[in-house]
Amino acid sequence: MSETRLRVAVTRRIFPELIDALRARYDVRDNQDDLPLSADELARRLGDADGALVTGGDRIDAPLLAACPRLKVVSNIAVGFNNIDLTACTEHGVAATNTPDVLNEATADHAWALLLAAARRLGEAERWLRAGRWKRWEFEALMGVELFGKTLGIVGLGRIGRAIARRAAGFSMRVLYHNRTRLAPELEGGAEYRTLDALLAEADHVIVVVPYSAATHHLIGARELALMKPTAVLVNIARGGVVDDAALIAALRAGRLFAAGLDVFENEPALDPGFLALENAVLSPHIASSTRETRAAMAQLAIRNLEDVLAGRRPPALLNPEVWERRRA
Ligand code: 8YV
Repeated sequence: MSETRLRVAVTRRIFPELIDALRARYDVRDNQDDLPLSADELARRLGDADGALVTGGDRIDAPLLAACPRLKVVSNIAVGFNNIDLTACTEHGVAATNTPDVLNEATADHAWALLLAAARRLGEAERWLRAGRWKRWEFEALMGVELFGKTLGIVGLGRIGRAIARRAAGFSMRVLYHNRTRLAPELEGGAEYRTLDALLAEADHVIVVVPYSAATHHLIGARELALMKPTAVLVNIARGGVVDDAALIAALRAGRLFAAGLDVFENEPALDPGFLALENAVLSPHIASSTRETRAAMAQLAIRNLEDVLAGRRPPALLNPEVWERRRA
């Protein structure tokens, strides 16, 4: 009977066949329009829900949770969870979950796609060609910088960082990394630890893949960019805000950096128009995990997390285990 079924809110459109399967077990309310939800709209839709499938664009904070008395689980369809106030979730007894690991390889591929495209000026070359400017062959046309045999710096050697590092072997690249804490040797996989400043100065190219938090806000700003080589490519697949966009635009414009490959931006999707005028910036709209296979795996893991909590089982990717311990007690 529908009155007694648990209610699940889905904040965006995700694989209809998966959501339809959920309808067999829950009273599901989804968002067919797929428009991003305002805080008020989110509170309205989650207000009487027992569980919610949310995405990185949905802000789950204390005022929202206070308006959702039945909520047991917020299942984020993303590995990053800077959109969720974990402390507030724990205080409200709401389990928060995410989708780690399933997106490591797709995201690492995209980091390399951006690195290669920026190093070899692919976006600029294609714009040039499509504009009908290819009239004759030129020896020095659109010269890029090389990756093979160079040194790659990875800021954030976690699950995705290690997938990026594994690919560097195919380019005979030496890998440096920086984390807040140095890793155990078995997790370094041959990458050499450096302080952030030393990494930026020594690496030929840098990929940033740290989670966003107050501690990583503008981790790469004007001072850090000035430490990098003028022939370097900077790739950001982490989160907008880890890199200071205004400082990056200034560095790219002045040629203090060769190029950047960016999947994330401060205030996205309203990115700084300064980026659009730069030939040496390769830009993608936060799609690093967006392959059919990976998005399906993310949705499936998020649904498993949600259903486990609603059925009283510990979910595979629980972010605030305190909630679980308390519930068991
Ligand atoms: C998502 C991401 O596209 O998983 C993450 O942290 O950034 C991306 O995979 C996005 O957050 C949608 O929820």
